[in-house]
Amino acid sequence: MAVKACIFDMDGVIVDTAKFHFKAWQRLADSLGIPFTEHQNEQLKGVSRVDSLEKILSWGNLELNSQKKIELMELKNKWYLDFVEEVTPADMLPGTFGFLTACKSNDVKVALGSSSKNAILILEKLEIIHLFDSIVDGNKITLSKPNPEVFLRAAREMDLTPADCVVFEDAISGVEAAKAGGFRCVGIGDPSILTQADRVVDSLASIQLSEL
Ligand code: B16
Ligand code: MG
Repeated sequence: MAVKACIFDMDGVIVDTAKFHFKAWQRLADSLGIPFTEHQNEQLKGVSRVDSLEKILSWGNLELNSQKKIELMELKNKWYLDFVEEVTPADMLPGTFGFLTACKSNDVKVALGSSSKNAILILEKLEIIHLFDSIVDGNKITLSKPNPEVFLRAAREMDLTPADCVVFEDAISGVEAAKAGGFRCVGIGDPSILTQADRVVDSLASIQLSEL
């Protein structure tokens, strides 16, 4: 069936902000004396801020009250936003702008399906927000990836079904969410990590809309 919409994850698909999340979480884990590796970081990709903090605390066997957790999330987000401050359109990942504009000129709808509460700010900084028919971000959902809520809501906002859409994801949790929702999924990254994706490419520069 011809694709009617592409739903893009943001961090790690459209823009390389995944490295900023890693640096900010690493700084927080260091401050708590919790060892934190890039391998563990793979498990945080696509996962909400609160669920990410819970995972880090559990790796450190640390239990904190809810007020302290809120303070830590605010601190992490402040450090993250310091990095985001510097984001410009030049930080879009390879192929992103070309793929988005190819969708627009071929009447394929474009949606965002991101867990981030900072998504609108980042799309504005990238100067691509006008290209999106639907934006579903961390402020609109209650269930974090790997739950499919974010992608199902994007499809619904466009009056489409999962079978009409292809999801682009860089995270294990995001690929799981797409497949659980009944979507086709293109993984962006390493095929040995994104094993559930229907196809994996290294960036949006390595795939054409006509191949979907
Ligand atoms: P924020 P995505 C996700 O965005 C990130 O991959 C994940 O690392 C982050 O914890 C989550 O957003 C929440 O982000 O703290 O900015 O609300 O990959 O789903 O676009
Ligand atoms: Mg991502």
